[in-house]
Amino acid sequence: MSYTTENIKNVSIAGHGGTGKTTLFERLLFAGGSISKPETVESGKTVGDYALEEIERKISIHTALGHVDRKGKKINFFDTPGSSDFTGDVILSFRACEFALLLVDGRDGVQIETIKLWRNLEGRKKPRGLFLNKLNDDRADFNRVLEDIKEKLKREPISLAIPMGKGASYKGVIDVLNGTAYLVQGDTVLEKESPIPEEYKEAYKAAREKLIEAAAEGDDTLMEKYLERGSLNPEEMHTGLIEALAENKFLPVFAGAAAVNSGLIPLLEFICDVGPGPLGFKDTIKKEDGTETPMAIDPAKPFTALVIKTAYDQFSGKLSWIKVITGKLSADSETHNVSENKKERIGKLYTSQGKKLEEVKELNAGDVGIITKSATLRTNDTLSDGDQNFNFLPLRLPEPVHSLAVNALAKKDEDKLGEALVRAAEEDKTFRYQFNAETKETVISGMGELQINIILDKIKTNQKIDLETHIPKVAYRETISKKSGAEYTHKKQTGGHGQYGKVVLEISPLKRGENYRFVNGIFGGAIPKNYIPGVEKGVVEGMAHGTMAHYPVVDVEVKIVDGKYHPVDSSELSFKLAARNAFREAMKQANPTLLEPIMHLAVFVEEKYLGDVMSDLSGKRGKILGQDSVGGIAEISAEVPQAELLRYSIDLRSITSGTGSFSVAFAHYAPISGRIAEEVIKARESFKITETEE
Ligand SMILES: Nc1nc2c(ncn2[C@@H]2O[C@H](COP(=O)(O)OP(=O)(O)O)[C@@H](O)[C@H]2O)c(=O)[nH]1
Ligand SMILES: [Mg+2]
Repeated sequence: MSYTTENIKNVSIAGHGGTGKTTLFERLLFAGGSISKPETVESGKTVGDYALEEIERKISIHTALGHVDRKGKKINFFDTPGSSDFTGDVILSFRACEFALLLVDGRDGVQIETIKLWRNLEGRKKPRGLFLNKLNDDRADFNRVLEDIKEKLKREPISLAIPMGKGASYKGVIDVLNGTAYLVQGDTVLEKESPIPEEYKEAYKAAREKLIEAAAEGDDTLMEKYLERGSLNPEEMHTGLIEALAENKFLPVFAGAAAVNSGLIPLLEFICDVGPGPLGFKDTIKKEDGTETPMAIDPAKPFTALVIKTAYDQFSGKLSWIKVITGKLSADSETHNVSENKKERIGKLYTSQGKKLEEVKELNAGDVGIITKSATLRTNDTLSDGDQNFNFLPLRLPEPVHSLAVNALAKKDEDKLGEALVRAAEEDKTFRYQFNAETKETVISGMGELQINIILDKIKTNQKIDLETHIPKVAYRETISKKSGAEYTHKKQTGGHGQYGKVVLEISPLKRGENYRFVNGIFGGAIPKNYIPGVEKGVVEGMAHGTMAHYPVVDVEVKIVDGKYHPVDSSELSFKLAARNAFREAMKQANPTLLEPIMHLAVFVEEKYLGDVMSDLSGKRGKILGQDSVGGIAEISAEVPQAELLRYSIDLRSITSGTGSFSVAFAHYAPISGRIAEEVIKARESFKITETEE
């Protein structure tokens, strides 16, 4: 079955880990008739958590796609992971949806991940709602969580559902928009519609009043009517809510207990009747000239789509998820991959319920679907018919914060490891790998230890290779702190031609970050012009390994001031070797210093951990640059040596019981001395320079 653009909705279910997203996703599919029996996360049989690594760990790691048909509308749901290690999959769903539903635990209220996701949605101006889950728990407190939302998210929550009772006496919810109650029937039976019980009529009236006010704020003419009549009719109310939500002026809050199928129908009804759909929504394209412009989702235009995700499935092979932006894509057709500049043959098209693919004939603008087994498609690719020459903007993701060096135990497995890393990086765009030629290590990096471990475990099992990991080496540098000079004569008498070249160099410190400058100060032909490139080569080779711990030398100006040549025995090689040695001699007398990379660090923690995090940072030689606090979450900005941060994601996890998070970026190099420098030098004692003498 295919759905037209006005009958499609895309909803991302996101939130802090363990708030019940996968359970809600399962129950929504059940309530919508897509599955006949809901399963629990503990059983390992849910639609959302189907990958082996998810079943094993009982947490969501990848975003799952499922959908329901309600009143002729297709609602696509994304069940996203809660751990910030898998943020890449959450962010892609935020881009692809028009409405994000953040789950909040009815006991704990707004948590750190809730706030981070909220900020991301703010940045996108994405309409959103909250679902207060687990209200059937004894510790749940609906009103307190509403207060928490006001305080931490700085928005007025408008209740679309109100719970009846809690804990053992939890009965269900009242649907404020449609004026009915839904009573819990048990964990495998859908909630049942019933009149609003007498004792909840007051609460319902009050909530309804607030909802009407929110609707009136959606539209100026509605506001006039509301002020005139003191009310709105249901039709006006719907119109007002649609407008207010699309403009993000209204924050709907739902309530329920997913595990007992409670609060599902008010939510589904709301999404169907009020929730924003793709029509009128915009994505962003980057034109050939580099300018960025919005592009509206529009069924009337020629076909374009964006590849939002790539997955390698144990059953179906490679899956490329696409979101159609304009026009439509039909099965058995041909289109163009603009990003790879290749034709793309489309065979079958699918939609999915978790791992189960369902064939569809076409996908219309606004829909999300799956293309299987395409060799060329990659995440962020743009598909387009005709000669439209633009790309959709690649998804912006945070930079990796955790790195590990990895190698196969057996040399013969290195290629297999390389291929598996390529695949892993394709599947998760926050995961990167890189061979560091300087440290001779393959360094993988990502959002945290959990993500990295899961990827490595999967490679070990699937590829049957043994891996070894260690903390990556730090790329230290060396520099000089005063001016000096040296001369060196390279002289060798062998059989026929001899070798001769004399070089006199002056070196002086440059500003941090200026790296290197070569100045030819030869006047009057002490060294013929054609040997100068040889001199510079020698200087560059000399700078590749400093005199303290063989690390590359930076921020030095090298000036050749004098020299001597021999009409027969001089050559480029002679001058290169002379310059290399002259540089090293000069460096020894220029007060050489070791430099270490300093990272800029931004840490987000609940205020109660602030003291511990600060003292940990000062123990790590960190310099606090600033501190800010919003809604109980503190943000600390600091500069810290990279050498101290190699296991920071692990340290921060243990200080903050897993709630803290951070971002890092290279800041600059800074000198080190004393005991710290001595240790770095000692660790490099066995390092051998390999240099050619020819
Ligand atoms: N009491 C209660 N527990 C729930 C409810 N919904 C989910 N859970 C439990 O919360 C835990 C985490 O659920 P899960 O759906 O995996 O959360 P996710 O990490 O957000 O996807 C599981 O043990 C669920 O059974 C609920 O409505 N009430
Ligand atoms: Mg989950």
